[in-house]
Amino acid sequence: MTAPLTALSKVKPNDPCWCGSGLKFKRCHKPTTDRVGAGTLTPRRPVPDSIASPPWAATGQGSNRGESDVKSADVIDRMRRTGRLAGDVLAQVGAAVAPGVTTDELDALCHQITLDAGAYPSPLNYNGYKKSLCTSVNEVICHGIPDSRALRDGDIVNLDVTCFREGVNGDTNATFFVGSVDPESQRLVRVTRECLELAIAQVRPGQPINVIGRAIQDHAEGSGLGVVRSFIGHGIGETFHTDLAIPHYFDPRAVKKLVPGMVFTIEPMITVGDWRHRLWDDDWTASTVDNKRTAQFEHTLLVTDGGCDILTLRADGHWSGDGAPIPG
Ligand code: EYF
Ligand code: CO
Ligand code: CO
Repeated sequence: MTAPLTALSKVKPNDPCWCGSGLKFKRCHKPTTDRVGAGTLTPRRPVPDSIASPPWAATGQGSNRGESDVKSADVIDRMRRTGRLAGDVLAQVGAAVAPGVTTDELDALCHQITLDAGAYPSPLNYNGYKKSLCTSVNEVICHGIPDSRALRDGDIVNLDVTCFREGVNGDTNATFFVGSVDPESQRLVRVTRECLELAIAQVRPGQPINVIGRAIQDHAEGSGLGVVRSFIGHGIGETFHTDLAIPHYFDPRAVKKLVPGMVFTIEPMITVGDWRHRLWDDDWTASTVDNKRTAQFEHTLLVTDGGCDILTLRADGHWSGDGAPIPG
């Protein structure tokens, strides 16, 4: 539906929208400047009792329960299956990204695909988070909450999927184009994907953790881009986040050596401008301080004797960042 220009100029932000949705104009069709605004949230989506849920589904408390950095063979087996599922869910939700689709519709899809696979969407009620997916658009760095905002031609959107199944988590994300995206954003997304690939290439036994951040920072800053410091990669397993910390910048203190059996994420957030963040009033959503764009990619990795395995590749061996066709 197209709004007549005269109608747009007369409607005040808190008036009902001219389109008849029943929403306030400011929450519906009010033209925005470049900044992403918060939309409205739908109620919490239910999870059937038949799904084996993690402790935080009931308590809302994330905790690492002192989980070891190095996993047993049994945990690794289960993490391979759950990681592959997360990669498949991400690809399927990513295939639905298009102009006009709301981020809440993507959340509904992610929620249903995850349940259909017999899994629990790990973000749901994790430290009280209200949705099953994080959707971070344009200048939003991470933890964007799915809402009534429709994606627009030219946006970039990061979808962050974590699944809990067989008692373990798999965490992965990718940044997707919405329609036709400007060249600067295309370059940002490409360099961010390369940062993750270069970091993964450093993962092998005996390396100190800080080689990961060095690879990311060298490539990002060498490309004239910034590296977000406040959000880092993390150990993962039976809990969503363990104490193991993986900075995406060179930290001289991060000298712990990688050993076979360690499982963690690498999830660099790269910016066109300032890398510092501010929190929205919702206390969850982190955006860049200058409202310039940012992109992110993430995988869950297992350190092996010879290097590492990417646990969140799709069942066909591809991932949502590699441009390969998505099955189905
Ligand atoms: C109160 C959340 C807690 N945290 C981390 C909880 O590792 C993650 N992505 O790769 C990740 C995903 C989610 C997450 C989803 C929800 N949360 C978010 C923001 C602030 C906060 O502190
Ligand atoms: Co994630
Ligand atoms: Co993560």
